[in-house]
Amino acid sequence: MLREIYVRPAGLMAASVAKPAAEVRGGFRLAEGWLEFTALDILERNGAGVDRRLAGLGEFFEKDWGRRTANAADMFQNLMAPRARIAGLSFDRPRLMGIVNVTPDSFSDGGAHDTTAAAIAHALQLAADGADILDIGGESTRPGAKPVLLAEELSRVIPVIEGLAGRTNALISIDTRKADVMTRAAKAGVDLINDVSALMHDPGALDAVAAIDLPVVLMHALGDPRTMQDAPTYDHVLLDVFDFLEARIEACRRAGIALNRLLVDPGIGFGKTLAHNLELMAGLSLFHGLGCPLLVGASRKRFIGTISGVEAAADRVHGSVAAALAAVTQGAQIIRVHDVKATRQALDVWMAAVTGKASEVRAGEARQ
Ligand code: 7PM
Repeated sequence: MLREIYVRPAGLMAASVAKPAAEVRGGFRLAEGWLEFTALDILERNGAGVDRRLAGLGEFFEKDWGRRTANAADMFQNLMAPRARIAGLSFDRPRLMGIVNVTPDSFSDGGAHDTTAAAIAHALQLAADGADILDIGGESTRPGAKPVLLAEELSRVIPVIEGLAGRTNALISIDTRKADVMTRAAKAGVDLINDVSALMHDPGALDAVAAIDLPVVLMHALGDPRTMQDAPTYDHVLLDVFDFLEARIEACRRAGIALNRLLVDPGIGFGKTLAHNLELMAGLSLFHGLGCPLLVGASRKRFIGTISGVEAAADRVHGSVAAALAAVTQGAQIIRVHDVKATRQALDVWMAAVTGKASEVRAGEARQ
């Protein structure tokens, strides 16, 4: 059953850190984070289309929408509910996930040992730069990419996970779609799982994650990486992605994976046109209605190149930082990035400037 009505927190502004959460005036604090919302963007499915309008909080509460108000009551509750810690990480401020690709082509100098050593060194550098989470991936999920065999993927990621054990305070996540990689990575000590297929690619993934008992990122992708960019279409991308994630949360619940272990991600670039990516970025705060931390990965992606006319991915750092700030100003709790140092600097300065309070953390100090 599709929802009829959806509420997206709007009129977002930095919450004053001087006031306790209960005393926030004029708005409600979003997920006990750094923002408060002062209005609601109300989206209503209407046949094949969607009606959309902005309502003040007073108007939302006073107007009797009968059955339809009840239809969005759970979303509204989720906006204010605190977010569970994930592997000990709190979400009172934005967190950074640093990308560690362990694919031979990302470290061009050759052999398996060199690749492992280079990936570990890169991961430790990202942690020193301010990453809260290190995302280790051995399978390229880039549009058009071919699958990687299980043995090959394991031989890439497990030595890196083992090599990082005890050498960093950052959490370690495994970016994989394979149940066996999830299970082996869990044994090697990872803290969370990141699956771009939202546990749909491997029929054993739901049960594997339930048994492993680790948190998991559910990301939306339209179809398989090989074909996902072939003319993707949606009824309404923002609501369709919301419905997909809500259905995956329900599938997890049935498999024994509770909401407090889940994170959600709209999957920027995964089966999306430029217009789709921008509609998702502009409407990101909708996903807080799902009640779990929101992760966004826009770093160096094609849409940034398209907007700015920059072909080389490595030259998209400035646009990527802007996209990270756009996500954080919609309350996204985790930003997945290549350029941790640049993004960390931007987020720290943005937070200090809008809250009027500098973080106690200084360069070189532990950030956890
Ligand atoms: C080439 C193009 C290689 C794109 C890799 C990519 C996400 C992710 C990726 C994301 C989550 C990248 C992507 N993107 N996991 N894995 N969210 N949760 O840019 O947006 O790293 S792969």
